Amino acid sequence: MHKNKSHNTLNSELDAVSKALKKSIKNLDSYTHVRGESLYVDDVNIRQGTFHAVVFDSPKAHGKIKHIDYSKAEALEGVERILTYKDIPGENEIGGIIADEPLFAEYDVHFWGMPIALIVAESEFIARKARGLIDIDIEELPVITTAKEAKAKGSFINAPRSFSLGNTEKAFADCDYIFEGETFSNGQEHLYIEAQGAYAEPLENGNIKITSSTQGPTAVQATTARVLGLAMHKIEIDVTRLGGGFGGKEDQATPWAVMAALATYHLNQSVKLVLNRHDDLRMTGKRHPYESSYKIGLSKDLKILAYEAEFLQNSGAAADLSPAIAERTLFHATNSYFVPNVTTKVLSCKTNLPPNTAFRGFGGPQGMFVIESAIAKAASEIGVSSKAIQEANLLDENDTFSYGQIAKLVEAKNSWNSAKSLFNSEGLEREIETFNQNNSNFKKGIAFMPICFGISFTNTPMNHARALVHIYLDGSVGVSTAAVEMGQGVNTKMMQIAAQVFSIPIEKIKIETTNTTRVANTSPSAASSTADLNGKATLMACNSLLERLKKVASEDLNVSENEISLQDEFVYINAKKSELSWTELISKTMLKRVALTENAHYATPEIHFDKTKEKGHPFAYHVYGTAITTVTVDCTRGTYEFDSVKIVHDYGKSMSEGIDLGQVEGALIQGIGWMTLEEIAYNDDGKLLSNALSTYKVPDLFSVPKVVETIPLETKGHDLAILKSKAVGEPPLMYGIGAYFALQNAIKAFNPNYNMKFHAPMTAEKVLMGLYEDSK
Ligand code: LUZ
Ligand code: MOS
Repeated sequence: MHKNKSHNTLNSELDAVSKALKKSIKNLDSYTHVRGESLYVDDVNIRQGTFHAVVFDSPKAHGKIKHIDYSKAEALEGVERILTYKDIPGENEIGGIIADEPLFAEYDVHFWGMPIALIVAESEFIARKARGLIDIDIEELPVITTAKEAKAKGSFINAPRSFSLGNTEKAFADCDYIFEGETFSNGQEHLYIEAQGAYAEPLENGNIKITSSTQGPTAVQATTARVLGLAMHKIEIDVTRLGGGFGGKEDQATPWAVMAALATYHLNQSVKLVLNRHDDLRMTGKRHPYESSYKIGLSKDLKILAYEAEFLQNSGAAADLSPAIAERTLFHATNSYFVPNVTTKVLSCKTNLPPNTAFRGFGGPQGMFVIESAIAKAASEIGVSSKAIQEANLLDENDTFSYGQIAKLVEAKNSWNSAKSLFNSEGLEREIETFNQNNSNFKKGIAFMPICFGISFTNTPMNHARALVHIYLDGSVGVSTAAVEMGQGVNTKMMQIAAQVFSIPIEKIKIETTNTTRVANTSPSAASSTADLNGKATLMACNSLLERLKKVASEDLNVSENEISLQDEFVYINAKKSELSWTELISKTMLKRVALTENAHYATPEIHFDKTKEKGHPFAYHVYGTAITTVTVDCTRGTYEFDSVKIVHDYGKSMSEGIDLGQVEGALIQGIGWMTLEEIAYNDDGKLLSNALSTYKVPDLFSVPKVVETIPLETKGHDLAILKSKAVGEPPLMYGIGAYFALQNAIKAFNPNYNMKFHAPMTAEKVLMGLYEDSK
């Protein structure tokens, strides 16, 4: 009975503290980052005698292994052992969703860079040298590099998925305009600064501890156990922090950790395996390239009445997370628009590329690019602006998504209209028109990009987390969760939560490493949900401890429990400060033998999804926003510069404004990079050509927009978001899609004969060709 009441007072107390905290809070990791003191896998102090390992991988994309000669490599001084599939005591299987991926190739290879063996030596240098001494003979088989080819040959990962709402066939009959077309969006390299890696050490009794640069410690633990044929409790995974993940370490941090552990298992010695950049680029999967086709139907007043799309996902040689990513493409196929009749279908196409994997947005951006392309195509054919079509179709309260969820607390129009008025978009459009009339060598373009992104793992059972909170007897606090710090500032957010509940300074809180012995059976840090899930669990654990502490205080001070509150390290009685400090309260609690440790479990309420019907309510909530992008194209060279990106973003009630702004800006730039600069290239043999930073261009200081301005949207926030502070990791990446269409509009302003292209990235070369093409 007391509980509800004190929770309410608790919330208003929390509000006051949180206001003070969120303004001043910095990403607390930044202090050790700038001093070079932050610890990554490569910084772990290694035991004396530690071996170093290098992966021997396939030099062909598809074929039968006829013969491998390891003898020269094995004879090299300092080489300890070369491990292959024959040395696997458990299963040679690392596939998560589908069991279709061996750790080491056995008789055939399916992609260029597929691991075949692990060379373990006294030093990395020796292991690398030994790798060059291995002779391999592969009988080559036909190579598939594109999704279309795979589709033509019937090469798929699994059965297709399809969502539908209304009846597109009927609706097209009523449309005044119908357009069809094809689009392509390329892959994207994660380029985390810290490459993939792991350090395995033998403990007592055949137990193994692995320090891994992973977003998913439980996936590493479970897969290691499976490959080694051991129980999970024998494997401990520890993660300090990652030098970036971006989805690239949700699934694909696992094989390296398993390989290091396999070597430790056989040699009873510590083994370190950290990929160098070349190996990492070649051996790991990337964002999925998509080849898609669409059909869009509109009424005279520009309402989208029907939309069909078929998405061909280039999944690579094994499933990895492709089925889940394909599913999210369908969820986001209509972006932030309401379309009453929708049929979408996705095919996960099996090719001979490295298995493509999670990447910030997880298939959502690929889906959104297609409908934005369809709208741009329709606009240019009808002779209106894309903006007019976008605006006429923005999602409204109680609209239905194609997957059956009813849209609630919708901010699509609010963010769109706020962006228009706050940034005076009409003035901006007039300026651009005037500029384009007065300049012939330079042309400007503008594009609007609204976003709507669903928050939760689309796989409902994954939406849970736990927190383990200790208050030590001196009043300091340790918090363990499954949240992996990868630069996104989640540790700071967890600290804020504990500091707010207990009303103690953040210096009194320590966020422990992410470790499978303290928090078990966890979902990866992914889906933008890490702070929500782990934060809610932390909040629950801290609140339970607070209730307990209040009870002790009330007994000690002889007042009733609901008169008690904690503020600034003191107990307050009816909002008046008492003599009892936080530290004294903790030692009194200890003397009374009341537990100072709590473990809480959170599972997102309300969500559900029925895959047999492809309908449900998969998302806790959606994040909205609108970006306005302007670009200037040099029409002699085809080069371009983004003048500004102006964003109104739905943070809910941001709990850490600086951190969240950092996520918006970083995601935007990463999205612009995907859409404009970053060009993954494989040759027809399946060999990665963009295999270094000299051939793969990511945005740098000179290619970021001159102005990036982000204004928080005024909203109420959402109760399923941690402290009403909405998930922010992935949604803003999709603002970058606006960059693609701003470029299209600038080219069109120079060359009226230009036929709009929907083939990303829009590199300077493609811009130049577009400026001078004559499509007539
Ligand atoms: N990972 C995942 C994700 O396993 N499921 C998801 O729905 C998801 N969404 C975004 C990013 N990673
Ligand atoms: Mo993810 S794309 O690891 O959230």
